[in-house]
Amino acid sequence: MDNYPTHTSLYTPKCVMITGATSGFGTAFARRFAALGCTLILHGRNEEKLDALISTLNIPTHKLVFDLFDKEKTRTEIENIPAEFKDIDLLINNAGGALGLSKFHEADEEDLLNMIEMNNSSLIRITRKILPKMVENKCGQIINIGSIAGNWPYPGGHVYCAVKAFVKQFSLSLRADLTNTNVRVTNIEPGMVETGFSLSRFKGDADKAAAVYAKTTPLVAEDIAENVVWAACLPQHVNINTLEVMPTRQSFSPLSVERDG
Ligand code: 8X3
Repeated sequence: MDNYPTHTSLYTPKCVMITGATSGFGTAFARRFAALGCTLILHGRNEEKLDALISTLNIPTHKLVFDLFDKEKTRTEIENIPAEFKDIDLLINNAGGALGLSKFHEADEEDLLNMIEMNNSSLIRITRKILPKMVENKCGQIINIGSIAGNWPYPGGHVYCAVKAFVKQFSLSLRADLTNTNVRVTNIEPGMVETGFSLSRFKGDADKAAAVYAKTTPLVAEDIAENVVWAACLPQHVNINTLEVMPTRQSFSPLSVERDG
């Protein structure tokens, strides 16, 4: 703060909506923004888990309980947000995830299509409902949780990499539409983070999930919460377009080359 000239100052969001708040990143974000005194709107599919989280936060909170696949419930839950929570100035589109890591030609077709629904279609539905009020208020920020998978292809990544590339380009393109609105858009692109991500990718196979994080030092959800809070609390004239974050012990491999013999 002391480093900023007097005409500008750090921003604290007033009302933060977080999708996928009942685990991993979402819970870490909720805790950080609650500690900053923000009013929260927390979304989850499991009402009991949502209630358990809210009971620890000690902050005015409105809960949204819906499945990302349920278009009608998504619409009605968002339309029924009470007036005192309506001036959302930060939407964190965190809900989503990966389903499977098989080769595309061997993968379950339902899983592939569901990844598009969970990561893209539902994000569009939610953002389309929340953004107009931000534009009207000339104040707000959308923080999308992308992934390094949107930048770097890997075996078995296919649709998950593609949906995260969509999130990146959607975020950047939204910025173009939002010129002169004072609404910011940021895509945060985490690499390997130890959360329930792999457990749900591998449909509850705990051994496969644990192997992803074994014998290395992955990021933790709180690392990404730190990035999100930083991007959100910068002065309003600063927009972080994209932020790619990896563990120090994760980096790039050479391209694979098929050779004879
Ligand atoms: C999660 C990161 O590398 O497992 O979005 O796809 S990765």
